[in-house]
Amino acid sequence: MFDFLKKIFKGDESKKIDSKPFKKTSKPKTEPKKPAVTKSKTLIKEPNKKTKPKNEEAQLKPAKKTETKPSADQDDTPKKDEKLSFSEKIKQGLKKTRDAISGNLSALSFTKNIDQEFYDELEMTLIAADVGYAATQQIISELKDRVKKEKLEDGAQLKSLLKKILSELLQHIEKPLIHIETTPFVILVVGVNGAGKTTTIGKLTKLLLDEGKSVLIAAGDTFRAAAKEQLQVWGDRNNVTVISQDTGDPSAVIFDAMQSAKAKAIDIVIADTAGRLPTQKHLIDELAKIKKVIKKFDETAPHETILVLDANTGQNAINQIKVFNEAVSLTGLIMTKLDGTAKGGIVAAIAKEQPIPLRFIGVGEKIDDLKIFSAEDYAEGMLE
Ligand SMILES: Nc1nc2c(ncn2[C@@H]2O[C@H](COP(=O)(O)OP(=O)(O)OP(=O)(O)O)[C@@H](O)[C@H]2O)c(=O)[nH]1
Ligand SMILES: [Mg+2]
Repeated sequence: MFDFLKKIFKGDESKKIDSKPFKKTSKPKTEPKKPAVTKSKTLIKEPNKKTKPKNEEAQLKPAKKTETKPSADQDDTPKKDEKLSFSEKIKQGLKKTRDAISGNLSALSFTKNIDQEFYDELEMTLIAADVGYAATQQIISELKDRVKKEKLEDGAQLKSLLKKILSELLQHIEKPLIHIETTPFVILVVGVNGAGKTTTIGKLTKLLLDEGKSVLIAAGDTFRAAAKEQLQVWGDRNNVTVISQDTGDPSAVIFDAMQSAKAKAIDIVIADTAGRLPTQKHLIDELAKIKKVIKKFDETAPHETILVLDANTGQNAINQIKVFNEAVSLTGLIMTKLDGTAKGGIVAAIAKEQPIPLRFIGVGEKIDDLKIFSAEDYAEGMLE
């Protein structure tokens, strides 16, 4: 079960403190000690158990299925988010994608014919949902094989199998964020303009606080007007410190934040950065420089480098992953805005073509709208 129930706000750590302007001479006087890695533990628990017996369809259904309100799948009217279970919320978020797919597949449950025409239609449907060519081919060919092997005849069985195959593919990128207990654990957040970095940082902070961690945010977007203020709003909402400076070297701000977190024994630093396009080479190179400076403070940092992707981007997400990965060696992804797109299949394309762990998905603009990625829930959300 999803365990965010314990809220441990560490009073003095979570209080807002002054964000002092960065001093030019602020190289640490004493060589910062390499943080001792004591033990590693799961930062965010996975929503689902890992082992799933093969060939047991029932096992593919989310464990929390029993909590599901029967109307959640069909009813289009927005529910009170707080009342939705984890998988319901994901389902709600994937509604547009699911509608696009199941609109095309709706006749499937009743059809007796699984013929080439059906496979062609399915192929087009998956491509239209941005599953991508390679993943679509893999899914269809596996589906054909298993339909034959398992002697399936009707569309309902086939739909279950399709969901299972999709879930298996998505499992390649279902890997939770692991917190190594080093202080501070540094998360660097990168991505193109408007992908949802800053908003996601606000939501992620909330998740981490709910896990009992203390968090400090670094306003590393020193480029866009009002970026600092936007981040400060999220800091205030979460009651955590945001370190920012008036003038603009992102590396310096992040370095400053790490020092501050170290001094206050804060668990996690999340660093925002300015949006940049994969084609803006000098800006992409700047990220590598930021990473270098972070390593001056702690050579094991950043412990997590996350690319935030906007689901509306579609297939371009693959290219973004390639370019950012080359520049800063990504360790994780976050896919945002799944609630606003019919292109949620892009996650399957990523699992096939650029399988970097998808840590979280964004399914809305509110503070609780960031969810741990679960392959099973996602497949269920896409196909119902
Ligand atoms: N519907 C929806 N909107 C989102 C989600 N995540 C972010 N947004 C919205 O996307 C817009 C851009 O978000 P930001 O967080 O400012 O994006 P950013 O990547 O920091 O943008 P820059 O700093 O300009 O590069 C905002 O209006 C957010 O509310 C999501 O999961 N769902
Ligand atoms: Mg931003």
